Amino acid sequence: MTTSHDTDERLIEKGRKLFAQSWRFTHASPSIESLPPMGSLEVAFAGRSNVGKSSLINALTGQNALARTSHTPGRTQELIFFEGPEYAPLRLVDMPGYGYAAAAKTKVASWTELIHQFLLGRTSLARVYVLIDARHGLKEVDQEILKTLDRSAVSYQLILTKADQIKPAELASRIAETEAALAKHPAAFPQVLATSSRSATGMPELRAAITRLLEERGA
Ligand SMILES: Nc1nc2c(ncn2[C@@H]2O[C@H](COP(=O)(O)OP(=O)(O)O)[C@@H](O)[C@H]2O)c(=O)[nH]1
Ligand SMILES: [Mg+2]
Repeated sequence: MTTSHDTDERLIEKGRKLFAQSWRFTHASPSIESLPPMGSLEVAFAGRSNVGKSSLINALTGQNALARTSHTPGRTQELIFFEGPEYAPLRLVDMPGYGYAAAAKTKVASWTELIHQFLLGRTSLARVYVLIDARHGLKEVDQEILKTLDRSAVSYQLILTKADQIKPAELASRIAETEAALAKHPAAFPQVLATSSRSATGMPELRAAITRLLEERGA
C-alpha cells in the first residue's frame, strides 16, 4: 500500500538527488526582447530586493556561488536563468527585485514592466514562488505581484524567508497571518512555506514540491 507519507519520502529523496546535480548559469535578460527561447519548464523566484531570492537558489542547489547575492539592494535587475541536469529539463529564474525605494523612478518603471510582462506572457513558466521576509510579512508592493499572478495562468506559492531571524512563535503567527491574507487570492497555494537559506530549513520540502511539479508536467 502506498501512503501519502511514502509519497512525501519518495519526493524528498528524488528532490534531493535532482538538486544535488550540477546547476549552471545560462542566461541573463535585461528585457523581454532578450529572453532565451522557451524550452524546459521554468520555476521563478520573485520578491522585494534583499528578500533572499539569490540565497534561496544557492541553498536549493547547494552551490553557494551560483546566484550572486548582494548586500546592496537592487543590484540584480535582470532575469537570470539557471539550468539543471540533462535528465530533468528545468530552469530556475532569479527575478529582478522590486520595491527598491532608492532607485530612479524611470528605472523602477522599466523593471516593474519586465517583471509583470514575464509573469503574464511566459507559457514555459510552470510556477512562481513569491518570497516574503518572515520578519516583515506581506507589504503593499507584494500585493501588486499577487494581483498580476492572479491574472496569469501560473501556479504560485508564497515562501517566508530568513526564518532563522525570528522566534518560532513569531514565525507561526507570521505564517497564520500570511495564509489568512491569501484568502483574497484563490489562485495561490493556500499554504505558505517557511524557509531559511542559512539553516536550510524548508529546503527538502521545496525541492520535493518542485520535483512533484516536474512529475505532474511529465518533464
Ligand atoms: N539570516 C539570514 N539571512 C539571509 C537569508 N537569506 C538571505 N539572507 C541575507 O539577506 C541579504 C540579501 O540576500 P539576497 O539573496 O542577495 O537577496 P535578493 O536581493 O532577494 O537576491 C544577504 O545579506 C543575505 O546573506 C536567510 O535565510 N537567513
Ligand atoms: Mg539577488
